[in-house]
Amino acid sequence: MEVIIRDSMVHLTQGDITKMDVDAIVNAANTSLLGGGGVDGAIHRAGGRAILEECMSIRSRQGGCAVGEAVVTTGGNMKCRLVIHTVGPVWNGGVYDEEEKLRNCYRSSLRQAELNEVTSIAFPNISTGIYNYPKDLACRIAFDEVSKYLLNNESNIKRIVFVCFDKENFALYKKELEKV
Ligand code: AR6
Repeated sequence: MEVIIRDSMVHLTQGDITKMDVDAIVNAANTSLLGGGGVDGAIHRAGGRAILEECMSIRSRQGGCAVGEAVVTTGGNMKCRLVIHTVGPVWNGGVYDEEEKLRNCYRSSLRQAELNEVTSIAFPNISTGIYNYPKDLACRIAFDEVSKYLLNNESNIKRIVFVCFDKENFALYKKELEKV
């Protein structure tokens, strides 16, 4: 399923982001950048040691990655050229600026993508697993930020894929895309 915004394609799929044939995939990492469970664990397993090594050298340079920021490594053994690691907020009832932090994840990731001449990018549903962000709210934010970005920028990114792992997220994104 896909829609066109300005001159870019926004695509929805269900599956494993590590298998995506795109220029860059986004990781829902943590501030340590040392890997973890969920999509982060899957990306480190599929991409191999090179990703962890680059993460460790970023850590020694800048001490990890702050919530809402993004850093870039190789895609290692995966098809993608790059992994953009961003750190989503932990949901704490919505009164700790979680919305702005999650919006920043999408903005920072797109900024890093543009800086690295990415032409296609896949996003997971950041923060909606272990970090417990309500899926419906997170879906609206993701779609809103990506749409605004494409409408307001002359972008090199011609394909953006939302990769949903679970049925619930897929159904929410489908509804959102159908509104376009
Ligand atoms: N491909 C695509 N999406 C996936 C995959 C996959 N292979 N595996 C899980 N998801 P989560 P968070 C979905 O928990 O909530 C890690 O330990 C999953 O269904 O991976 O941002 C980090 O190190 C969910 O919708 O990330 C952090 O400590 C979405 O990815 C913490 O978890 C995000 O779930 C980050 O938590």
